[in-house]
Amino acid sequence: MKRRNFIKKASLSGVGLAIGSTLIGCENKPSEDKKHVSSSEQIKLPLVIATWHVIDSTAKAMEILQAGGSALDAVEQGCRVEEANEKGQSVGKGGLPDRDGNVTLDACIMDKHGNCGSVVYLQNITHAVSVARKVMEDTPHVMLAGEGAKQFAISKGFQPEDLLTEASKKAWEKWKVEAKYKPIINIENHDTIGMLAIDKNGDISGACTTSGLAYKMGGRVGDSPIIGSGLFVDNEIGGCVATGLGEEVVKTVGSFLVVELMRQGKSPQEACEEAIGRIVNKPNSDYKNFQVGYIAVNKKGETGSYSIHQWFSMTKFQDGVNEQIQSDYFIKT
Ligand code: SD4
Repeated sequence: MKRRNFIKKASLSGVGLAIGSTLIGCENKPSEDKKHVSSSEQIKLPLVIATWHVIDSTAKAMEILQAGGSALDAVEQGCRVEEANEKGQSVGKGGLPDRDGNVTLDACIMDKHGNCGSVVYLQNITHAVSVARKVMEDTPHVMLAGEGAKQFAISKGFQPEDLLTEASKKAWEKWKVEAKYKPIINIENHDTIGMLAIDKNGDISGACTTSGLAYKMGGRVGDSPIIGSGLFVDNEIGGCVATGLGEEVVKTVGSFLVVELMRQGKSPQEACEEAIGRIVNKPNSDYKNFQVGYIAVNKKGETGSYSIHQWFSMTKFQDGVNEQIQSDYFIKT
C-alpha cells in the first residue's frame, strides 16, 4: 500500500509547517513565539491538506486553486481523483465491500458559508463527493441515503456502474473464508480521503469520501458523511477531517470538537491532540485496538495532524511543495 511507503518528512516531535523560511511550530508544546503566524502576509496561499498519501489528489486540488478556483471546487475535484482510482480500496470505485459484497459509499462536503451536503450508503455511483455537493446545492436537505441518494444522483446525470472490481471481489471472497470482523489498524480498511483547502481569497472548504470499513455490516454508516464527525469547516476558524474507526469519531463529534478547540485558541496540532485525548482517555477505552487520525487547518494556514497509532500521515501541498508528512501519534511504546 502506498501509505506504507511514505517518505518521512518531518520529525515526530514536531510536525512543522514551513511558511516562507519560517518554521511555524506545531510541536506538542510549541514555544510561544512559534505558536502562531504573526501576520497574514506570512501565509502562503493557497494550500491543501488531505488524509493519508494522496499526492495526485492534492496536486489536482492545487491545480484548481492556482488557477484561482475556489476551495470548494478544489476539494471536490481532489477527492474525485481518489474516488476514480480503482487501486484505492477504501474510496469510490474499487472500494472494499460490506460483508454481503455490496460497495456502499459515504461522503460529505462543506463550503465557506457553512453549507453542507452528504450522501450515505450510496451504491453504484463512483463520485459520491460530487453527489454530496449536488445535495448541498440543489436540494433543501443536507443528507440523502441509500436508494434515494442513488436515484437523486441518476437524476443529476451520474452514470450507475458496478463499483466492485475484480481485486476487491477477490479480497472479499478471501475474507469470507474466515469472516472475522475486526478493524485492522492502518491496513486496507483505512484509506478514507478527507481534504481541506484554503483558496487565494483565504476561504476554507472541506470534503470527505470513503467506502467505509471493509466488510462492515450491511447498512453500516461511519463518521465520514456526518457533518461535525468526519468533517467540519468554519470559515472564520478553520477545518478538520477525520479518518479511522468512525464509531469512535462519531461518539466524540471529533471534527467539530477540533474546530471548537481552535476557536478557543488552540493550534490545529493542539486541537487534534486533545480530540484524540478525548477518545483514549475514556474509561475502558479500547484504543489500542483501533486507529483514529485527524488533520486540521486554521484560518492562519497553520496545520496539524495527530493519530492514536503510528503510520498515519497527511499530504500537504503548499508553496510548490506536495509532500507526505508523517503524523505524530499517541501510542509511543
Ligand atoms: C469509517 N472513517 O467509515 C471511515 C473509515 C476510514 O480510512 O477512515 N477509513 O469509519
